[in-house]
Amino acid sequence: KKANIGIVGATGMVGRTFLKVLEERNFPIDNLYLFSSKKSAGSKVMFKNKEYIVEELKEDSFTKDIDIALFSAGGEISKKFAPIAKENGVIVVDNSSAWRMNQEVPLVVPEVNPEDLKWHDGIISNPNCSTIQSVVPLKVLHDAFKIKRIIYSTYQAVSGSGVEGISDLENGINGGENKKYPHQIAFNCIPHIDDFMDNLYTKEEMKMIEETKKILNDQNIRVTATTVRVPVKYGHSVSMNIEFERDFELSKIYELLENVDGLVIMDDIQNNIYPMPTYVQDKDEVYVGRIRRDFSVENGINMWVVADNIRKGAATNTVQIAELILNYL
Ligand code: 2RA
Repeated sequence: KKANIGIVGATGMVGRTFLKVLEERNFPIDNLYLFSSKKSAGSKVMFKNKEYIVEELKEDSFTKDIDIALFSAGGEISKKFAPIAKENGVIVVDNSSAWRMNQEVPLVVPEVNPEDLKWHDGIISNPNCSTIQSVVPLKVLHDAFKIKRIIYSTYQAVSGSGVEGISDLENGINGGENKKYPHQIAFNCIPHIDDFMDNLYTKEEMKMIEETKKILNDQNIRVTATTVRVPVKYGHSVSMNIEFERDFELSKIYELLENVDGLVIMDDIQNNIYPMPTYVQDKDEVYVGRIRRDFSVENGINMWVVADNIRKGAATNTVQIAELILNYL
């Protein structure tokens, strides 16, 4: 079965990675339509040795025969155009945060809650990159030992802010002007991702807190987060402290994680083996290491989770959702 695919934000970093992943996974595409802002319209993009012209996204863009549209063009574009696409019978998989907490919109990580796709009503949201990599190990542990509380501390790559984040890092060494960050990011850490809110948390921290509970479908889990930008180009790292309701054996934790699709355990401290951003770049799996009991509480563990924020954190997760949709089409 083939599908007609539309890509909104086709010239951005995630948009270009959509095309790379669609090609790598040999996604069965019949027709492909690429859309961007007026600024990038007219540019040429190669896909499977064929040249495509990027069109300016317009209200009538979805009257073409598109089955599934992958969006990565910011929240404002998604807010305006996802409903238009839906009205034209297109199924939207949106990377922005615009629709994630909407009750009618499933928030999906295929290895965690694929069944939520069953109740979509035309729009499906891809979670925030740091949330995606965090929930992949959590689902089996929640089912086995019931998670009581999670403390997230993140170390997020500058590519999460797009090409301007990368240039801030590269130029920052000479004190270059910061386009994306309030301070120099080179040789620095900035505890400020997205805007601050009245509750003194950032939107990025609130995304991790709220999205985790929605994806695991359990509003009783207590979650807190501190999200930090670090001078790394690709690959988000998350330190996770997890407290369970029930007791566990560490060997059981390993056994459960070993059987999670898309998860690789890298945990051999005798040989300095643990996940690192430089190792996970361009890979689609979520890497887990430094697994150890938290001796300061009754039933707790610490672990360290790393994944490529542009691939599993955005483009690959979105394409995996599109693959699941194809099975229902
Ligand atoms: C970031 N998670 O890293 C946010 C959005 N990609 O900037």
